[in-house]
Amino acid sequence: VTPAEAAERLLQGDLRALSRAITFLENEPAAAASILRRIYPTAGSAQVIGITGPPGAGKSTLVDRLITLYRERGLQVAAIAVDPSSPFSGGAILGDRIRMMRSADDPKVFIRSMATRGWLGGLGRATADAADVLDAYGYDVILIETIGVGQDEIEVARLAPVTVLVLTPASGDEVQALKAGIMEVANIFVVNKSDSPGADRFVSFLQQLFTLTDAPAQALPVVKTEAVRGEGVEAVAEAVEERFRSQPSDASFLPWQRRKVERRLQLILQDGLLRQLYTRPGGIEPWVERVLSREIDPYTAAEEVLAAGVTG
Ligand SMILES: Nc1nc2c(ncn2[C@@H]2O[C@H](COP(=O)(O)OP(=O)(O)OP(=O)(O)O)[C@@H](O)[C@H]2O)c(=O)[nH]1
Ligand SMILES: [Mg+2]
Repeated sequence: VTPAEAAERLLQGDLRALSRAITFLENEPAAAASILRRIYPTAGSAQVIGITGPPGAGKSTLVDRLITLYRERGLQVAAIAVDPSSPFSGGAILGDRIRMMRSADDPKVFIRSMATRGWLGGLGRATADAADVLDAYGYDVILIETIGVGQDEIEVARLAPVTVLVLTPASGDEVQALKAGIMEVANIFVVNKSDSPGADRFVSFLQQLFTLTDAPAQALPVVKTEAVRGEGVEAVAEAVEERFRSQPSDASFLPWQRRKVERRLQLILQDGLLRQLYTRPGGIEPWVERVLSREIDPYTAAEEVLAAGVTG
């Protein structure tokens, strides 16, 4: 099967073709291009939700609960677990962990893990592409679990239309560290493990935090959950609904959607340009030599490479 054929077949409802297509776009951008070309016009109706947060916060537990909730509403659900190559993963394969859950045998639930072969912006690109593919196939809700630590992971969360940040009362100290990256891309905050001490205090702390920062004019929702018992999960789904509902149905010109499309395009361009530069005849080796011998400085070298173009 070629990528284009996989794309064609998944649009006919072929589940194996869907899996193949995702594997293709995980591995090679060229395949991703031909798949997306085919399926992009069909995608666009699913709710794509990023679930992020520190290790062990309860993301998978929440994803599992959300899957159940959406299934009860008769929706078809897909969940992607991003397998982090980061040292924060604790060694366990997220996808395997999700797969062990209750919804594993439900044919209306699609679960898989994703990884990339370490190229620039690869994880963000591949998950966004996979979400479009799942959307085109017909899933109504697409959940993307990713650890909110590290640039690649934050990129995944940044590209999701709605991002839920799962924290715990114990993550007070982490917030400072998280703030730089993941806090900014979150649209909904969840304080999970509300059965542990300090939950209410942490909720107030977060609410306080938003009134202090100048960033979002509208207060971001903070939802308290106990994911293991399913407590507060409805409220999370409701906050997500609200985020989607607060936009007119034809959202093609809204700033936040625009920013995400812009970012996605940027990542593809970045990667494409770098690839072309590196695969241009002779590569950038001549410039490396000249910088090495101090004939020219690295900035001049970069300018010359760009001026020489990617082909010649
Ligand atoms: N007490 C309590 N434990 C919880 C709650 N939610 C999840 N847990 C537990 O916390 C542990 C981690 O939960 P996961 O759902 O695997 O967390 P995660 O964020 O997906 O973890 P990683 O994928 O490893 O980053 C598990 O033992 C859960 O049972 C909760 O509301 N209360
Ligand atoms: Mg997990």
